[in-house]
Amino acid sequence: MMIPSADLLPGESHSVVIDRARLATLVEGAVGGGLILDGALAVRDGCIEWVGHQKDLPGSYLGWRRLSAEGRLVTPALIDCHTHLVFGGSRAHEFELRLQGSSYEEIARSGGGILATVGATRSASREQLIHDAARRARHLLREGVATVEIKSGYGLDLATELEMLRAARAVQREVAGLRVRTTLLAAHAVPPEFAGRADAYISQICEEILPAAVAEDLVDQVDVFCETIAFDLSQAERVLEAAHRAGLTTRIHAEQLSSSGAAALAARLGALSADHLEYLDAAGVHAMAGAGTVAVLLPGAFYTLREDQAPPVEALRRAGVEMAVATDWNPGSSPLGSLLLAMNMACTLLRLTPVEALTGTTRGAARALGLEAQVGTLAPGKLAEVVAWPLQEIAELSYRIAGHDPPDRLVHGAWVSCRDLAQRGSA
Ligand code: DI6
Ligand code: FE
Repeated sequence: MMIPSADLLPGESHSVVIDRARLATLVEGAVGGGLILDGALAVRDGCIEWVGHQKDLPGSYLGWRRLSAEGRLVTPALIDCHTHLVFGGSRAHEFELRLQGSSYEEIARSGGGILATVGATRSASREQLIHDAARRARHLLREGVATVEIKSGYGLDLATELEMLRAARAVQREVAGLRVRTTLLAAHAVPPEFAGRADAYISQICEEILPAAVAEDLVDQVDVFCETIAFDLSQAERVLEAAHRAGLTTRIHAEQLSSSGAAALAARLGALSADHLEYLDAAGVHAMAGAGTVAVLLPGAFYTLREDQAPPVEALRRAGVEMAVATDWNPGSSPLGSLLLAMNMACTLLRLTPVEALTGTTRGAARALGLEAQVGTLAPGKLAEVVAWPLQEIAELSYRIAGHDPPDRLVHGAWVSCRDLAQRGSA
């Protein structure tokens, strides 16, 4: 099979009609994932132009080139909307410490945790950071992911935060078929140089790091870790307001380890999402529902840290809060390199339905990234980022714990295995 050119980006540019598809459109309001059993989908110049039952395909498409899905489940390409893919080093030792009974917070307070990765990231070369991040990104691409968000936050100084964002941008250039959205998370931990002076570090973020990242066009979103071991509500608010003044969208790591009101702050400030949410209370759910804040669920961290309090999924569902699911891939609390496994965990551990899990890695994730006009559903006007799974039912995506065969991705009007896409250019 023809392998696409190295500069291939999502939103490939050919025109074709896909037929014999079981289409999971994921459009809002449709039940059962908007599944169309005998579906067809017309793509013009890389954009979806028509979606429906094959028997209703307008006559104007009859002469078009056809591509059969051979009865397979066809979905939007997946989106991993919360990752920390760029980092140096390993924290396997902390894994062992936690197995012996240490808590994540204890390890963080004693200089391990995020600060351990900060040391390893500051001393890594640019080539190593890019190479390792691209390798991780290819694991996601291989399982049908076309968009990945990558955060900074292991530099905590001007030079290294910018290096991390540059590495994230480089991943998009290196990994054909992947779109990267970058997030400045300089407010991830208080750097050692600012110990006891968190407010001064927040000032440096707002006055120096953020403007420099904007000037180099390195940043799409801004995030803050709002937590007792990180930053408080007023510090989070300062960072988000600076981001909004710079015209960027925002997120908050909220209510992961304790209840703080950070999700309600995200809602009040118009952040696109609040992420984690294990300790979200009823007032936070209400605020998020009112503001349309997306709830990003990160079951990999819940699992790794053996949390016993799960995010209030039933309350979020009843309130109509859009849910997203992501890997949170990072070296400490979520060394999870599979979005499909995150979907499985979201169902088994957090009790999402399989349709909610798929919605959470497509439409919900697109909203958390502000990309819902371009991707996340199969609907006219969206980019034709489409995958065909060797499966029939939506539930099969989340049901299997591991061992999925890679899906095919629509590339230049043909099916290409995501396994082949992921091998392109890999060392
Ligand atoms: N919450 C998390 O789960 C990650 N960051 C955050 O704010 C953990 C990052 C790490 O432990 O390295
Ligand atoms: Fe995170």
